[in-house]
Amino acid sequence: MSITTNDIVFHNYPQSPVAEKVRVAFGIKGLHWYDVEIPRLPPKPLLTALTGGYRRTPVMQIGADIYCDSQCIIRELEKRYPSPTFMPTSDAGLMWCLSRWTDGALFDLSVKIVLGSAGDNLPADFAQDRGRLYLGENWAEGLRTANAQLPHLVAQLRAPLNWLDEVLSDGRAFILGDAPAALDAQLYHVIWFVKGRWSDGPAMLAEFPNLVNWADKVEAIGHGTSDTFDAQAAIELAFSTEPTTTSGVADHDPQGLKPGDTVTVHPDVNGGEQPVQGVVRFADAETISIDRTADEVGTVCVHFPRAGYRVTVG
Ligand SMILES: N[C@@H](CCC(=O)N[C@@H](CS)C(=O)NCC(=O)O)C(=O)O
Repeated sequence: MSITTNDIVFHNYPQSPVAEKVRVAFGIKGLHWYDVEIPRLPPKPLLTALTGGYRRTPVMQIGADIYCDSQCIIRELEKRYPSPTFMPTSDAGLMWCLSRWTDGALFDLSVKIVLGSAGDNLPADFAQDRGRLYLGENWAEGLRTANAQLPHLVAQLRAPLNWLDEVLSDGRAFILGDAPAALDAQLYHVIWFVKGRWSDGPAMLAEFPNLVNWADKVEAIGHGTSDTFDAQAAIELAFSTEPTTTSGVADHDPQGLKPGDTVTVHPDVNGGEQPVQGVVRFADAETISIDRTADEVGTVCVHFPRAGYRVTVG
């Protein structure tokens, strides 16, 4: 069976924790996806041909619609595949608020622990790339500080792990009850990263038996089903299809965006990343979707979250 315009193409690599979050999300919904393995380090020409410059991992493609950032990906999956829901309680808005912490401060902390604990053992090109991305211009100094302050950083992680262990102590299977939720994937990816990439991670987690039990249950959900897919074929798929996103900007846009405005979009952090330029197709409180046209891919619609991203008009 050949790929269709509704199929999920997932650009990722196995070691990426943020990709692991989405792979678990695929598992929760029992989805099938096409797996494109991208390089761990730039340049990533076959990825940025689709995104227009966004280089982070993961990116989801459905036909000529390109979804950047796990926040955007999870929201789109919930829209297209509502059952079983990622939000099994009536607290969806609250869970999105909480995810800003799991994906922000908590993930950043885990990155500092993993990079900081590796000290001089990180390959130089990897240290430079991830250092600049996560720790800013003075990343070498940032890595040294993270190494020197490791016990402090671990204390910052231990407190929330303790809270989670307490939440799980009533015997519930998942964070919100019997059914797995987006929040399970959003918390799990940090635990998976710390356990797999920090040498003291497994010993530290062993202090929290309910958490370890829960992580085993999340792991058992699996990743849905997948087939490997070729990066060039993904570009051809985009070229041969049209974006399906509707056009329009919701009322009260704080930046006064209008369909057709030329904008750039990039993560609102000092990571040295290339902004993506395009023309507004859709915007609301949660998402901005921009069209861009290039010889290789034709017209694609690239989607970003509003939260955590800077949109610059002109
Ligand atoms: N806010 C982004 C964060 C993505 C992110 O930082 N991903 C890491 C990999 S886990 C990354 O892009 N690292 C650099 C790379 O893969 O080139 C999201 O939720 O998708």
